[in-house]
Amino acid sequence: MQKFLTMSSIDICIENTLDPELKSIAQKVKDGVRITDAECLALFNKGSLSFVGFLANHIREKLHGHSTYFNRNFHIEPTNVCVFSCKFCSYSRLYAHKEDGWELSIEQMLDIVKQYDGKEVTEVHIVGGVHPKMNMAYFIELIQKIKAHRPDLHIKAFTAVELDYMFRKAKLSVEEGMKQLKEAGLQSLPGGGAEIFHPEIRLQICADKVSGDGWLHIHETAHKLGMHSNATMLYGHIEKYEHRIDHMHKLRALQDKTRGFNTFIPLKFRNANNDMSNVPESTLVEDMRMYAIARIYMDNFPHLKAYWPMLGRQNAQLSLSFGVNDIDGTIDDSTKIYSMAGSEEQSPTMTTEELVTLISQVGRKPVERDTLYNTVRIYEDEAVLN
Ligand code: V47
Ligand code: SF4
Repeated sequence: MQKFLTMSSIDICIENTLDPELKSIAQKVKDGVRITDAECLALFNKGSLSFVGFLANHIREKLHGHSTYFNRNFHIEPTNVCVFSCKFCSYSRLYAHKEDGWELSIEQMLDIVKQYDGKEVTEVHIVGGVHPKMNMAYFIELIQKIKAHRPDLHIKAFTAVELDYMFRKAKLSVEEGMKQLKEAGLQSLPGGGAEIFHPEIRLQICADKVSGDGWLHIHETAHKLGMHSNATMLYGHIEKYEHRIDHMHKLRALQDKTRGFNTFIPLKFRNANNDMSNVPESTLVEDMRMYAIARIYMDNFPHLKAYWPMLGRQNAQLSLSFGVNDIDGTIDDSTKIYSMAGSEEQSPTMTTEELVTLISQVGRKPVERDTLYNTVRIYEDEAVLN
């Protein structure tokens, strides 16, 4: 008893862990030493929720204390018409059935931007289906017009899937295409389209779009040009733990090289209205273990994000105890991709006050950030830290 009084909580965790492999992982976390793929598999196979959660929270608080980031952003989805046919997608309409879909003109998208005139948003997130008519010239014009109208708005746009299609159609190398978009005003890439890189799974769930290597090459090129990006992983469907580890391994290795990723975003597979509706969804315990293990393994990613429209508000709140330090933004839009896939969030909009309350309620400190994680405002007063 006397001994425990003088020990830190991580030392008590190490002392009380009987499994030698898990004990050694806990020691590595204490010492700030990277864990191996085999150790990551051990965490997936035998790390209890409380064990991985404790270690992840230790890392999260070492990196960020109680700070929990969000931003004020809005989304634009240019179209839900898509030439690809990912089996998990509840949102796209094949080009052959485009009468069921929507396509926004540049003017309509600019009108959306203008709705935010005078409002304190810092970012527009533009992602959609891959429409064959929306090409490089179209998107360059869109970006230029948004920048001309509102130069201070950070443009985070286009998944590697959209970019790969655009560049191939324009017969441009990734480097040349990316340079042109950057020059037009594109500043960051969102993390979508990553799914699961391993071909064993990728060929079953999204065979016809950019490969895992292609996705990584696009992000590496963006980083080399000085742009930042995010990375996602669609988990909880037909993949095995080994596929998740392979995916995270490739991201961690690229991050060692470029340091261009801001945040890792595990995306929980939702099974409504898609061709994988027969696949059961992961449990809440598995979701929290996923976040925690990602926080432990992805040691060179500064941030771990829970995307609340997909996970639900209360689960996003819970994730703040399992390694997550970012819950995206106010979003404030008509995002359809998640409500169509079965998320509880039929209307994914939260006011800044709601986000601040959500974070404060669990004893964390709300910090409004911009896309690059510069602090915009710290909400000290609202936080009920314990
Ligand atoms: O790549 C599609 C996912 C992603 C389903 O970078 C699904 O800040 C679950 O990447 N169940 C696009 N997920 C969204 C995305 C994103 C979202 C928010 C922030 C950022 C960021 C990026 O949505 C797709 C795919 O992995 N998705 N269908 C589904 N049924
Ligand atoms: Fe198209 Fe993206 Fe849906 Fe795949 S996930 S079908 S690329 S909109």
